[in-house]
Amino acid sequence: MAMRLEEKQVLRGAIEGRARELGFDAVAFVSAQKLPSGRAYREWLREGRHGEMGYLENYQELRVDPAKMEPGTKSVVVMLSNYRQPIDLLDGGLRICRYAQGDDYHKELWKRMRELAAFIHSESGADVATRPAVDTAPLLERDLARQAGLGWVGKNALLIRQGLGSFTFISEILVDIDLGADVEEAPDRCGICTRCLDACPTGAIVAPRVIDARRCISYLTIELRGPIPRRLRPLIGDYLFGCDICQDVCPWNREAPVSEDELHLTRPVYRELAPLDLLSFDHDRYVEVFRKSAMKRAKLRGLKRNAAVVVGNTGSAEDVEPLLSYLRQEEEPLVRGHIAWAIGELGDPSVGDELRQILVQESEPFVCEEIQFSINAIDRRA
Ligand code: B12
Ligand code: SF4
Ligand code: SF4
Repeated sequence: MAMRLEEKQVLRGAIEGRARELGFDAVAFVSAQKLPSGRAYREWLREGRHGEMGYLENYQELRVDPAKMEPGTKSVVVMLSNYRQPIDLLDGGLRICRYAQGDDYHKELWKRMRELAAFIHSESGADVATRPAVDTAPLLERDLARQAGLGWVGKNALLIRQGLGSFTFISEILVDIDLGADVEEAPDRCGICTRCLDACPTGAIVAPRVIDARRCISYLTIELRGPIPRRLRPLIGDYLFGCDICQDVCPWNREAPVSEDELHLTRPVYRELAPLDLLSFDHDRYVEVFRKSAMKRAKLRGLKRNAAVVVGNTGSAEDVEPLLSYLRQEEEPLVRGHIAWAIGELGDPSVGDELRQILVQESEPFVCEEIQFSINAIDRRA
């Protein structure tokens, strides 16, 4: 069924209206075409900047071409959802990046997109095939949103929309009918600003728009499964999960609205917890607190690992006693190793003997190495 230009325009208006009713904050349409950043993406992979996220090497051809990703795709409806919450450092001392403070967004945004897809089907009268995606599909979503005119890719590599800022999720519906588009490219408004590059504590923004994930706190606290490299641990500061620094310093977020969408609201229980509390969590408590949360991506062992690093960076001598007891009880070697490191950061020579006793009983080489490192660090400070 071929639609006239005006019909497409009316249909786009109706889809945008429904998308807004469903809670999306910005909507745009783009014809399925190859994305321009294929080379930058392949170069990024070649340099190993994706770290252990091996899945990013898969489907390279599809990631830069929605019509290959889903054969038959003619148009893409791209949406932004503002998830901004007022602060990342919560009352009890947990610093959680804003996107993870509410419920896991994947399921709910997916549900809303399914509703929007059904609406496209009924409004167009055509037998439309759609594929909704958020974060999960092999597509360069920032590039896609930029191409749809939703904003520009800032030097911090995030998609920024004037008036809305960058605390947004990108999602899209691939549609097999031509919806047309009135794309107006958003100009790059970074200008001579370099605030994000200057503020990144780990130097992960290696060039404008190029993130070396291996140094990014978001990767280190969410995606990395094994130990956090020792030299990077002090630079993580109090970030328990993810990092918002390169967005917090961005002038385009100064006036960005706070989201009132229930999906994104900070869970009250997070405000009651301190980093040290997480080290006492067992599986039941973990499920109780983090049910349906995006933070489950790090798993319990990852969250405890991160909590140990945060305590090591921000704690005091008073935390050493509880840390020693968690070091004796903890089952996960990954977590024990990071607790040992934290003790090495905070302890004085009086804990040396206790650490040596624990070392004798420890059988995991990684943990032994961390305990020995801490003993040496404490001795050096004596
Ligand atoms: C892997 C991944 C990560 C990795 C790697 C980050 C990275 N820069 O690639 C890690 C774990 C570090 C990460 C961190 C974060 N992520 Co992430 N992540 C992804 C994921 C799943 C894939 C990204 C990817 O393919 N990267 C490969 C690189 C090469 O591609 P790219 O990011 O698209 O960027 C290239 C193009 O945009 C292109 N480009 C575009 N315009 C221009 C202009 C010029 C002039 C040039 C030269 C290049 C260029 O060049 C860029 C660099 O090569 C996407 C979802 C998706 N499917 O896209 C979410 C996504 C990018 N992440 C998102 C978020 C929210 C975050 C965090 C803010 C979370 C947090 N608070 O901790 C941080 C931000 C870190 C940062 N400054 O980028 C959002 C971003 C939303 C937005 N408004 O931009 C996305 C889109 C998820 C979503 N659906 O909403 N993430
Ligand atoms: S998220 Fe944090 S660590 Fe990653 S690039 Fe931004 S400021 Fe740097
Ligand atoms: S902080 Fe400055 S350079 Fe970085 S993304 Fe924002 S405007 Fe661009």
